[in-house]
Formats: sequence, structure tokens, C-alpha cells
Amino acid sequence: MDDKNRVVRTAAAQMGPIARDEPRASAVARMIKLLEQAARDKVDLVVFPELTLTSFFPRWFMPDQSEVDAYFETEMPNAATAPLFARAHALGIAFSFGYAEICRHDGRLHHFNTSILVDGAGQIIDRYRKVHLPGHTNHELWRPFQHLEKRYFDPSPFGFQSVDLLGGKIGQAICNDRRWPETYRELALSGAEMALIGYNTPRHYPPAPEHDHLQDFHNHLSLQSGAYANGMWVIGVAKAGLEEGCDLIGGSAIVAPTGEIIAQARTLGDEIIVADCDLARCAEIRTNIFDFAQHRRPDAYKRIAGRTAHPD
Ligand code: CDV
Repeated sequence: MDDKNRVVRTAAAQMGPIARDEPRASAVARMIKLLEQAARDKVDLVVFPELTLTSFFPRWFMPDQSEVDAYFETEMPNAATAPLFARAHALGIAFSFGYAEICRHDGRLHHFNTSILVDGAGQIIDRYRKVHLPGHTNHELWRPFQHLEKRYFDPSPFGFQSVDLLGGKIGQAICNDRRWPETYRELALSGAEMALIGYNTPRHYPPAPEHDHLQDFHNHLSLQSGAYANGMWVIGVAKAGLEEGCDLIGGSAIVAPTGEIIAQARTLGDEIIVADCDLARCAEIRTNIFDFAQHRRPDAYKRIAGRTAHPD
């Protein structure tokens, strides 16, 4: 692959809040508006957040599974998202977005927190299912709002991967994944030169409210350290703003392989930020301080894949 001028003009398409009763058609219309704005800016790739089609429903305990399932998609594209696929195809723009997916795997139905990557011809070329599901399983009444991802979703059995797109290798992760160094390392070892990561992050974290003031810092710390330590572009994209009484952080950012933020959202609403991401710049880090082939010592890291936690 020619390592010169591999520029992917990329937009992080931050979304403002989505109401509980907002139809998919409304969210999709907002996405198309951002897509068209990106097209006027000659963008190649548009990245939308986690669970872009609906409100962040794990904040509500729903005892009736049919009510939960109403937030999920059973096929993609479907009637609601077809206009997005059609418009992006007409514009020749690649895009990714997150949604709740029900699909059959190993003979049973699974509920995944999913993100897909679609090429400029409208074909889905990658499906990533969230590995790190945060939150809890049972209804916890002490919380001001729930975080029931562990109840509503199955953890991915598929791990991390990257695919060829726009002259480079692109991988995906979702929200809580961005806090785990293993995510970026796995993506980098799969060859990824760019990681697309949508998120929904409440400013208030009920189990440790003393860290609420650090939410924006921890967001960027994670995105920037992941980018730098793996010499890859990281596109972090928020669903932001006051969603059904829950304050979600914004701060969508495009991070260079050096760890520098080169574009950042200024609002908490629907907004695109754009940057020319030259994939050849990964070499600035990968042939130097983090030259994996020369300096990594996987023989010294055996505990990482063998254990979840310290045995005590
Ligand atoms: N959607 C998420 O995965 N949110 C989590 C929780 C912990 C707030 C996050 O890491 O941002």
C-alpha cells in the first residue's frame, strides 16, 4: 500500500438528545442532515454515536421484554434506516452508526449493542458488537437513573477486528470499550489505523459521584492515550445534551496518532466536526516509540489474556 497521502476526510457527527418517544424516522432525518452537511465539506467518512436511532433506553427498567425489544432492530437496513443508506450511497459517503440489534447466532437470539460500518456503495462491511458492557443487571432503586446494559445486551463473543476501507484499515468499538487499553491494542494488532467509537456518557456516575467533574477529562484521556499508545486515529463521537433528564457529555473529538485532539465539538447538540486524517501518519508513532515488532514483549504480558482481575 502506498504510504503517502492516504487522507480520509472524516466527520464525527455528534447527535443531541433523542427523546423517548422520538420516532426512528426523526433520528434518521437528523442523521441525513448531518450527512449532507458533511458532503458539502467533501467528507469521505461520517461517524455517528452509539445507539443513534433511539434514546439511551438502558436508563429505564422495563420488566416487559416486548417493551425492551421495541428499541431493537431485527434487520439492517430496514424501513426506518433505508433513506440514510440511500442518501449516503447517492453521495458516495461511507458511514458508521450504533444501534440495538437482535440477531440469531449459534442457534439462539442475541441482543447486541452494535455498530456497523457501511462503505460508499451502501454495503455493510463491518459489524462490531460491544465487548465491555457497563452497568448492572437488576433494577437498583437507589440510582437516579438505571444503566441496564448488562440486563438488556449480550456481551460480544466476537472480539475486535478491522476492515479495509478508503485505502486503510478501520475498526470499531463502542462507548465503555474506549476506557479499556485492551480495546485499542486489540484493534491495532488487527491492523486498524483508525478506530470509530460512539458513546453515551452521563455526566453523573451514580456509584462514584465524586468523579462527575472528571467525565470530560476521562473521556479525552481515554481517547488520546488509546490513539497515542497504538499510533492510530481515534474518532470519538457523543450523543450529547440533556436526554430525558439525563445530562450526557459531549466533547466529540478527532484524535491524531500522536494523541493530539485536532478537532472537537463545541456544542451539546447535532454538530459535525471534520478533519483530514492521513493514515500514513500512524507511522510517526508505529515506526518509532511504539514500534510493536521491535519493542513489544507479549511473553511478559501473559496475565492480560489469562485473567480478568487480581486473584485476591
Ligand atoms: N454507554 C456506555 O457504555 N456508558 C458508559 C457508562 C459507564 C457511563 C461509559 O463508559 O461512558
